[in-house]
Amino acid sequence: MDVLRRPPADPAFRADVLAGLTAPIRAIPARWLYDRRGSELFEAITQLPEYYPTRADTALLEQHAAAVAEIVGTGDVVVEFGSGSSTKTPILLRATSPAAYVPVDISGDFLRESSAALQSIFPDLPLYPVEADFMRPFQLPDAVAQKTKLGFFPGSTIGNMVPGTAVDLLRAMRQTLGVGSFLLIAMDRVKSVETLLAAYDDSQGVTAEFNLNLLHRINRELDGSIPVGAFRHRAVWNDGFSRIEMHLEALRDVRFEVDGCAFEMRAGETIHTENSHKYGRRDARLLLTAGGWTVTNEWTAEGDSFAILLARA
Ligand code: AVJ
Repeated sequence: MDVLRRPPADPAFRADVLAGLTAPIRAIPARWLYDRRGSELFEAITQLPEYYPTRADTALLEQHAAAVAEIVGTGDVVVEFGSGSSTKTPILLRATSPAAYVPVDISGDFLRESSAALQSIFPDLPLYPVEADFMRPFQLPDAVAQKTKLGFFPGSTIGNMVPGTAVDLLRAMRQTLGVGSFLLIAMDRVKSVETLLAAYDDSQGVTAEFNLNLLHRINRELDGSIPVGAFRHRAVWNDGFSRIEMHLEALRDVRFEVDGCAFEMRAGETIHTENSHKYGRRDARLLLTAGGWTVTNEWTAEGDSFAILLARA
């Protein structure tokens, strides 16, 4: 055992993987896809010709950030859910010139890195990073308590959550930001199955590598013996739940161990690794309404393929 080369296992990762592989329908929460390598691969996905969401989201922000600023007003405080390592944050900050920026992330490392990068672009902008799990309400820094808050949740990340969890999150955001605050949120639309499948099963195999990286991560961090070559990436449109699902499918009968526990899978069985829900116009509004938000504005990309919505608590 080469102890030195193995990072200490995250107990929550171990618990989720062991429970997920033991369940009758195998599933591992999507957040474990995003280790260093996974985050790099997701970055690469955003550059793919088939992966339209990032380009659509960025273009919509560029076109409509000034309108957002006009509605929200100056001297507001932008609270970004997720630490804003993307190129989208500067677009919004430039347009709204807020009094302060509050990035929120559960990972202190990501938070420090992206805050430092942002501070170098906006040297005079007061930054108040908050290390918190934004799925639950949390306390904003005292310095911004009296200001109008604009929550920012780009990337259609909310699509990762099943609707019940998404509504819980929206309610938590409302609690955190307070009545009278705003939320600018991106949601991907329902569209042709061909377009959706291509976006989640690209011709260069980057999404496949992103998905399969989870198995490498399990082997690395949880002393696993999963034969990664015996699995393939699958993207499936689940029409009943209006979502793209990512699965890892066993190509033959396999046996392996993770953290000393033995597992067996038959050929064709899968591990469900991610959901990406797609919302129609009414669905998106209903979700926000259920979460305690009133939609005031909606901007959509060409062919109604993607949307950003502005809502008020
Ligand atoms: C980061 C959740 C927005 O669902 O489109 C992309 C993740 N997974 N390709 C998405 C993802 C495979 C992405 N989100």
